[in-house]
Amino acid sequence: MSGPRLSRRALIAGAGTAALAAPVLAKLGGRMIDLALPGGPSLRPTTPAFPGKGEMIVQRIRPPLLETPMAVFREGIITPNDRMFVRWNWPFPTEVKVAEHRVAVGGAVKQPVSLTLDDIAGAGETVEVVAINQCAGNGRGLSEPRVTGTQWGNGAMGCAKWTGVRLRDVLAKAGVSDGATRVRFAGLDVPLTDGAPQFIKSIPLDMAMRDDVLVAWGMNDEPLPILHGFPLRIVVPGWFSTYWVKMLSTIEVLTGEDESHYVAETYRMPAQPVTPESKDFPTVPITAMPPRSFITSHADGDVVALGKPLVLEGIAFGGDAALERVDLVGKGWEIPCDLAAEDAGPYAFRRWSVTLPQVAGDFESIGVRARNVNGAVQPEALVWNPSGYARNVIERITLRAQ
Ligand SMILES: Nc1nc2c(c(=O)[nH]1)N[C@H]1C(S)=C(S)[C@@H](COP(=O)(O)O)O[C@H]1N2
Ligand SMILES: [Mo]
Repeated sequence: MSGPRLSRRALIAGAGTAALAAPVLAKLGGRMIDLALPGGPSLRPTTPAFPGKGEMIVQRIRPPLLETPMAVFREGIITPNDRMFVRWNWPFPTEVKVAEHRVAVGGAVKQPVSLTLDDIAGAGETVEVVAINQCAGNGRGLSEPRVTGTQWGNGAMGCAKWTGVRLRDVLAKAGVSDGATRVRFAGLDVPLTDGAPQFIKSIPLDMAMRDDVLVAWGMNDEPLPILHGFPLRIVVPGWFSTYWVKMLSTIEVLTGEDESHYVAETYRMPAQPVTPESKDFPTVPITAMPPRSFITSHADGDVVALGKPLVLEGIAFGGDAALERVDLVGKGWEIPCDLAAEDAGPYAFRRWSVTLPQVAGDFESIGVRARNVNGAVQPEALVWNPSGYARNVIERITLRAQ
């Protein structure tokens, strides 16, 4: 390196900076900062240093918000435990004693019970579900106009195999009373500030009774890591993971509506499309996931070989229903993609690929569009909302031919 070195001592003392030539400064600036999340390639610092994690994008350390780099989704349809994104609203215990852990089942039940892990494991048949864990705010950082909240790229999602028992079998231990409407969950995490609401979430009773809604202890054939909710978490396949309460400690059967903060006031979408100027509009809770798809073989701005065939690959999912098809879309054209034979079920990532016989020039603004068996399809334009929830606009990149 030519020119003065920027030593730690120099930084602390504030000395030596005057001697830095402008081009050197510009270079350092380019390495250190890149706030250009929307559109285009975006450099975001990663670290392998977070306990229990591989290389992750650090959004916040305490409580942790860690994002999965998109490159992980090239590797396969299962996201390894050490690369799964992490999201906590409040601080949580960093150690849980399994022998002492209990799950209280109460509220509108015939007989409130306090269950050990063995009680839960023995409550019914052991079930495995491969399902996508996706934050409702995934991709929020790409919103234009911008919105507040964690500036996630598209890495606040991942797909894992979850093992547990059916929630309805656990509920049966207490017996659901007549007139029950919803089932609410709380975990061991507690608010940092006095009077702030605890992170509790509820789902409608019919959802709680479904075959594939689990109280899970296994993630990809391992015990749930602490960061992902050891020893137990709720899994609601097809719904955003805001309902997948971690470190489960309380199950409460409700009669009537849930007026709690994270159900009645936040994690809600406008009932009708709004603009940034809209005020006082009705909202609905975020629930089922819409379809999404991503090109993982190439990133925006990548160079491809002119005159040669080009293989594009990626992942897609149907959301709350199975994926039906994926199309590669450009300006005024579209080509169907092949779905991989490996199918881990309706709630999992599925790989897709398409081979273009010959690259004739740049590919301006191409993307993939997923459609599920219910006919839900990714929109051309962002359906903007003030919290950047449920993003599923077609994601586009440009490839240069040379
Ligand atoms: N106990 C508890 N469970 C929780 C949360 C939380 O803050 N506390 N956050 C929810 C939200 S908003 C998301 S996106 C997922 C993230 O799950 P993960 O950290 O395993 O990826 O956990 C959900 N379950
Ligand atoms: Mo979330």
